Amino acid sequence: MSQHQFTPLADLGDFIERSPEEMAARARDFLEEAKRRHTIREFAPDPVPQGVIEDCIAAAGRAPSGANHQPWHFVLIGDPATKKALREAAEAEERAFYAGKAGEEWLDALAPLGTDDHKPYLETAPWLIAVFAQRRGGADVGEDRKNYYINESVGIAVGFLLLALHHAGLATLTHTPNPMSFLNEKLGRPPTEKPYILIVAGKPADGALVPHHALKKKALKDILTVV
Ligand code: IYR
Repeated sequence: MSQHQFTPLADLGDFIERSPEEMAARARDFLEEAKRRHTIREFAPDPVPQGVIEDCIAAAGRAPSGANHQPWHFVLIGDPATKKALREAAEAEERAFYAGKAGEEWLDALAPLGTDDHKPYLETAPWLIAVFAQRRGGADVGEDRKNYYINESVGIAVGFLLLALHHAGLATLTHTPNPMSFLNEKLGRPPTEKPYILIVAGKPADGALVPHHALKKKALKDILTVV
């Protein structure tokens, strides 16, 4: 017998049995909800309650992770001065990126999105969420063990977060300034944490645009093989 304990899933009462009809309807509803999510780059300055974002981050924190070490840390930024400082630091990196550091092939791939080195949304949107991947940690707070599959784990958590924010009625943008180490500096996170992504969350500005390139979604038959 293992000295580690287990609880029957049924005792948790968390798994809800669904009929095939109910499953089909729920899967279809979720698909329709996912289809309504679009990345935008023009945000309204309208405030959004902090508690809404916190619940979405709590949902992200329920993602599965390597050895259940939950190797993530989220910094929620609403303070205008910090947003301004992040914008300035991100734009400095982006200027070099768009001036040629990215290389021709990358810039060519981005052209249909119309992105450039101006990132006003980093100041306009009510909330920024900086996500960090912890190289060390453990299932308990304060542990200092090696973490596993940090990129996969944090990627899954970010997926949860983006859908939670969308479900709550917010628009999002995943921003990945390159390099991102300024996030550690400006937000006081230790060097053992890898800056993973900066998420912009808020209401879309009136007239916010979606590039046609982003509406090109591969059909199920093109992304799925059933064996
Ligand atoms: N970080 C840059 C460039 C950028 C890169 C990819 I890949 C994108 O899908 C979008 C942008 C920027 O934020 O502009």
